[in-house]
Amino acid sequence: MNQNKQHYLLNKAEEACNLLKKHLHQDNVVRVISHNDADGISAAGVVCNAISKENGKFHVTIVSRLNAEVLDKISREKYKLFFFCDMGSAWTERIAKLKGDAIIADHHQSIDCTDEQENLLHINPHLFGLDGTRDVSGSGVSYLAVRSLKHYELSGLALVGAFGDMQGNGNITGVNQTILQEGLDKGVLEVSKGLKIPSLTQEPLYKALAYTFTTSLTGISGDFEGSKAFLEKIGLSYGIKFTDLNNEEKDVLKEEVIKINSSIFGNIYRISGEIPELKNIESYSQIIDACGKNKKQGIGLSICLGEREQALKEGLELFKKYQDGILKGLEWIKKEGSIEMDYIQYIYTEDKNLKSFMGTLSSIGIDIGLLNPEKPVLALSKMDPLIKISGRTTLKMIQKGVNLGDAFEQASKSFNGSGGGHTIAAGAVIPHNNLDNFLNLVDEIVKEQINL
Ligand SMILES: [Mn+2]
Repeated sequence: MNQNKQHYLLNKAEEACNLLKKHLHQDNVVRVISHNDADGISAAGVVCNAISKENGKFHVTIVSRLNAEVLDKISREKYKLFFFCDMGSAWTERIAKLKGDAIIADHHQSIDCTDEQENLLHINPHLFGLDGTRDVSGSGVSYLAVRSLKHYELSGLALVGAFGDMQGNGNITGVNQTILQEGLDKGVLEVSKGLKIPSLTQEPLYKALAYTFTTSLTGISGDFEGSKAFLEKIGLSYGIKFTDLNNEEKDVLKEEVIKINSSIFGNIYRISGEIPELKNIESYSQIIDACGKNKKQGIGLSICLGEREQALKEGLELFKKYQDGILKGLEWIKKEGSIEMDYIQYIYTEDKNLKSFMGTLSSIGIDIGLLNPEKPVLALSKMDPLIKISGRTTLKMIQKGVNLGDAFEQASKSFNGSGGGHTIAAGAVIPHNNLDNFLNLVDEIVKEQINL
């Protein structure tokens, strides 16, 4: 059943690729517009790399969100092909009115129009009854759209974006699995069992463990002191690097962390030809994520496009800074906690150092048990006169019916804001004075979603 649906999605993507080829043959510059998170940056990386490999030209812009203002600007441009990655599904009618052809490679659930429109090729798993929250990311859909150019090494970047959108934790499923399998078959990706500790070979042990967020280690993740204490308890010196441990010590570490969370041991996905810092797909995605969160999307994109000198150096520095920021943020959550309503909870900050990763903090806070997993977390950042809201919840809550993207879209519309996203992660911006109303309405909507 899903195989059939994937088939339709792949066909649509191939149509898009044919359109891209046509424009490349005509030597047209492709106008690429993508999103500024890890998935969006990787998606732009996939498309721009493919165009370069075909000796084509592109002009790329990374934006924080697609809105009327961005589209007004783009509509004055005279390109013959516009390529939207990780965004665009909510704006098909506007995009169809652009002067040139357009491709949308998106995976968000809000779609403004499902009708076929001339000069627009719209690829989105939701159009084919497939899951875009868990099973494929914007970079994955973008990969499908350039797939018949046969640059299979880009399957790695396609999964970098999937990890960025939290689709890499646990099993790789659906379309992501198809992409992974293709990369494995072509010998450009590798998978092996190991400890899912992204900084394992880069940092001293206590830091590597404390920086382990996607698979949480209670009492250790986000906690340098807890991490040191754990290592001392199992008889390992905390400042040593994993690569300097002997085999017996490596086994001790493995056994002891598995006792805390068995899913810490599992599949590690790697890009075969990549340098050590970027070889692990999860680490790669975290570096790109850090670039995006620090508004240095250009650096992230340069890395995706193959720059391994200055951009990589800056990317790695941003990543370190970001990891420390997360640690400070978790300490803050530990101290302050969240404010619980009946069906949701929220955390609030005016601290500009925290604002850029409040959503990530919420996810990690739930994972490591600092926040109640039974209530979606709304992370509120004051940006006078507006409030920016990032929402995060768990797969378990989604199975109970929660859909944060829908809730945010509906509630923000009711109070002069805008919002939407995925079932598991969503965002909204609303006027500050409507905050209480917004929270009450989201609480109400989530209650209905659970009780339906
Ligand atoms: Mn995405």
